[in-house]
Amino acid sequence: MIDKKDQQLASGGLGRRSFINTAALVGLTAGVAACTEKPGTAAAPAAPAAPASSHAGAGANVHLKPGELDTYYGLWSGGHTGDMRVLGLPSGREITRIPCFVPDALVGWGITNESKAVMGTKPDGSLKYTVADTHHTHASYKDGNYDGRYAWINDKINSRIARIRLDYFVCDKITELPNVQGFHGIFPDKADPVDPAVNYTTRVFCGGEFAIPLPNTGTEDISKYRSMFTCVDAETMEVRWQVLIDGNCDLVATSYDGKLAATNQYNVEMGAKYEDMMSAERDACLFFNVARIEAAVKAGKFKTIGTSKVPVVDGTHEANKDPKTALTAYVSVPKNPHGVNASPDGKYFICAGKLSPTGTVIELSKVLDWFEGKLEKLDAAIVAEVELGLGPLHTAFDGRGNAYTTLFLDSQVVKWNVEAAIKFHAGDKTAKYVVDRLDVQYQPGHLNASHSETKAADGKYLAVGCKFSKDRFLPVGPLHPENEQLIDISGEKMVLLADHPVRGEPHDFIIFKRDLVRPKQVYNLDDSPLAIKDPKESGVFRSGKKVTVKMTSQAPAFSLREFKLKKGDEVTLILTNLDKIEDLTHGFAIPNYNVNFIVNPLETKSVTFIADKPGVFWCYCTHFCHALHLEMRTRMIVEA
Ligand code: CUK
Ligand code: CUA
Ligand code: CA
Repeated sequence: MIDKKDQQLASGGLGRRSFINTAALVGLTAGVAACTEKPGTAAAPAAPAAPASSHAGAGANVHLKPGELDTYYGLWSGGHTGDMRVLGLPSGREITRIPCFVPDALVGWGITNESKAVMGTKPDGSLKYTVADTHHTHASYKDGNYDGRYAWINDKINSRIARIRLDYFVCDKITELPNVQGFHGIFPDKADPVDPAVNYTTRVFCGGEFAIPLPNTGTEDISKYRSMFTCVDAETMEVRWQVLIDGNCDLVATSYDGKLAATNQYNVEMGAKYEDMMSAERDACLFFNVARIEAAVKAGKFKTIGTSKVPVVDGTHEANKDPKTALTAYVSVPKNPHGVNASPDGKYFICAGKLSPTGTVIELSKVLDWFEGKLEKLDAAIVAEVELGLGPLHTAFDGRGNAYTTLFLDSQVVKWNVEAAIKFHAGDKTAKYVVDRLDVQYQPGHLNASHSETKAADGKYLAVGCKFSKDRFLPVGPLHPENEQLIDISGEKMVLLADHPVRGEPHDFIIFKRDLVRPKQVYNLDDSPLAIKDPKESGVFRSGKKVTVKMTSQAPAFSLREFKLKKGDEVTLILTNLDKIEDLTHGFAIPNYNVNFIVNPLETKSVTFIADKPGVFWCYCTHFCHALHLEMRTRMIVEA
């Protein structure tokens, strides 16, 4: 069956997948989402039949014995739960969730002053946003591999980028991008384009998906709308510059030499309705010449928009006709591509066709040639455009020359050889580029392999984020979990190892070896300027109506057994956990005051509230810490 399919593809024969007209595909997409059965899945449970234990590859130890640790970390986006998830692989166990953009009840994210300062507040001190939609997670690089310093994640709803410190696995900074709506793709750079000594991440690129009036005056005239590509400083998290473009941005990829960043564009039509957005036969992969953009900013060749002070350079077609001075280059790609991914050999970016059944391979050295005036036609940088199957979305790599692309409509992962695809495209019709196909359950979006988009791609594990789980887990009512499937890619054939249910709705993720990070298990007292280093510093300190309550925790007691306030006081309560043993976390809850947060070993947190309700309030430890955990309390007395 597989061979027949491949032959059909390789010969370019007309099957149901070869000719797709616009209307038919829209119908098909809607049909797939609505229907519970998918043609092909019933007939083909072939892959899972191979038991993990009989396979010699990486899959041998998917089921870990009690006490055994996973060998890989996975950083998963949480979708519209607004958090980042940490999974252990190959077990697929969710180990923690890192709150970023939305409040989190466990840690008190959005309750403590420290987290609110990261999240952003309104003038009245309340949170600016409480919803988010994360899609893409990526980590910082050094020498072409992850270096375990930072990870980043986007919020599409409110155009925010969050940074995660991988020493503590916490979010430490969030930046809202100006003049952008629907910030979608995100990718750190891997080197500086000019300074070869900087062979690590210093910038993060962000793609703005929705075009808006700039400044956003609310005009209805869509010809005035524009999208922007944004560069954020990896250390300061400040916005460095933006590029005004034609069309839109979607996902983002970066080259290993730091010279190029790119975004796939599905709306070169700049349409407002989906029919308009899919009216052109080809869209684009838009390249940014990073060094030239930064030189233009330095030379003052920019404008600013509205109240934002961020320099904005002109990346439109009109302003970039001369290759030798161009900041941008629009390589054409078939119909509404989704996803752009950098191959680990550093040579290619691959765009998946989405509405076209193709993968497009763009050779980066040729794009650079075009910028130097050495390549006459920019589209000559396309070295392959080959059929893969229906609804290609995202591509991962094994470091052995193979690419793995999700086929949303076919519910498959297709493994294909990039060099063979290039040969096929060049005219060698005997080049068999499709290596394998595997049915997945069901409708996959993102996929990623271990160290996939790094020079250290190890070709062991491939995870696939299936958007529909249908019948794969115990039913829990109308809302289904997602199905994150794990596939062994160490051999010629892909082997499905496991299904992992996850709460909706992750999109993207990265997978890296566990020895890459050495997270600290205990905080340093000096991490917080507010730290109360000695229980003797505890007490209630009053200055008029402003009251500071200083307290420490050491199992099974808080340093204050009670504290008195007056109705109407503005109270800032600071709590340092002086327990230094790893895993010894305490909680602090104040009944009826909407306060609950945790303090990890040697961590300091603070909350500010108005003592507007008189009475006695037993503040208690919410995090089980000791045999006397239930007795771990303090009394807040608010006098009328
Ligand atoms: S997009 Cu979700 S499946 Cu936001 Cu990365 Cu492709
Ligand atoms: Cu402290 Cu429970
Ligand atoms: Ca389009």
